[in-house]
Amino acid sequence: MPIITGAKVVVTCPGRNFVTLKIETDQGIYGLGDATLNGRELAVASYLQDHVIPCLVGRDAHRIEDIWQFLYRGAYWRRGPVTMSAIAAVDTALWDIKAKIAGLPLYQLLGGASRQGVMVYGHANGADIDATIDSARDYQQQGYRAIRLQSGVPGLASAYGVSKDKYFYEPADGDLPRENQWSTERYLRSVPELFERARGVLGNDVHLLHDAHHRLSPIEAGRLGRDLEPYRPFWLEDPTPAENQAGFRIIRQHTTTPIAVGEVFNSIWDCKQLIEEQLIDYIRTTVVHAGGITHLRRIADFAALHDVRTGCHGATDLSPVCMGAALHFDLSVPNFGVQEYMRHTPETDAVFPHAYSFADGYLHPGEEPGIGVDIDEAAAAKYPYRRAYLPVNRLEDGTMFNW
Ligand code: EZ4
Ligand code: CO
Repeated sequence: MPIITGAKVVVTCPGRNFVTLKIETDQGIYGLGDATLNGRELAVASYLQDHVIPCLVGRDAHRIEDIWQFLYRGAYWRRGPVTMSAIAAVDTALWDIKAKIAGLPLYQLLGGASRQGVMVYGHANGADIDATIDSARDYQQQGYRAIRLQSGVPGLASAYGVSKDKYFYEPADGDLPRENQWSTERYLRSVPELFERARGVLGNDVHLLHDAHHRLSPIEAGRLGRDLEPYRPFWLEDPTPAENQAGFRIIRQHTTTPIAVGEVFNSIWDCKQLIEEQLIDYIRTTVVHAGGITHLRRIADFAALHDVRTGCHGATDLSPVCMGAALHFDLSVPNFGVQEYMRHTPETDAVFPHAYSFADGYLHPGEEPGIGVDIDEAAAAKYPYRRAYLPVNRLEDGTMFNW
């Protein structure tokens, strides 16, 4: 059996911060896990370094479930994004090790491929509707079958999801939180027009998605969902904050637009009622923020009982290590829906050489043993940590609001 001999945390900033756990074994085989929590990177690094790694040394790396239960059930302080990202990193690294020892790509250990490739959606955005539609056409020409549309809102200086760069969107853009401005009224007027015009230009064969980024009340979300119905969106994402899961009943009473939620969830308990009552259609929990492959499979199996499909978060703050692991999960899970995909910068790709690749609208994790993603530690060392925060959001009268 492979014994864990040590582990280390690598923090690197090739354009943005990433936290990576590397677990080593006495067989010379190591595994990697993503532990990046946007804007709180060092909290997870400390949790791992100071509190988790000392408990791992000497354990049998094959006992993935037992180590998961030790870190979750055994810790007394359960759940929370810092804890669950740390557990996720350990879990991902152990699956990587197990698959490398087996000599198989991870998806084979998860039951094998359920499909030929993983449908991904790209991010089209622009300062106004015309620019967003231009960007969407570009994605369509590259072969994307699903595209998220986010546009600047007339009257607002900045909007969630609108990037300065053509392809690379990075919301964590200040060494202290920048302030954005928000008006639900202006926003609710502009999104239906975006979708009406986009459907006209892009046609009916492409899936169109939209992220409301937790800015609406349930009744406002119901209204937006209803207004978008003629344009058949694939989903409306994060319509409202989900601490109050029962609030989604109100959305369901008003619209048939499919609902996706959960990129900020860290355990099955965050979505228990949402799934049980079939208040959502897609669950967005992903490997790094929801306890790793082990816990994500548990969520997906529970979701399958209630006709909920997966739609894993895949923004740039999820490292290539998370993306690789997510693709093995996506390829094998029966109730797969779609995978978010925002390309990383060339600097990030160079630090994390990977086997996954894009073709014809699909990503495939590749056939390398393990998760198929490595870290070049010498390259990583060239990019020291830089503090970076996500923005905060205020209403036009200065009231703090959801970002
Ligand atoms: O704002 O990943 O769907 N994607 C998103 C992202 C999130 C960031 C937060 O870390 O909502 O852009
Ligand atoms: Co989102």
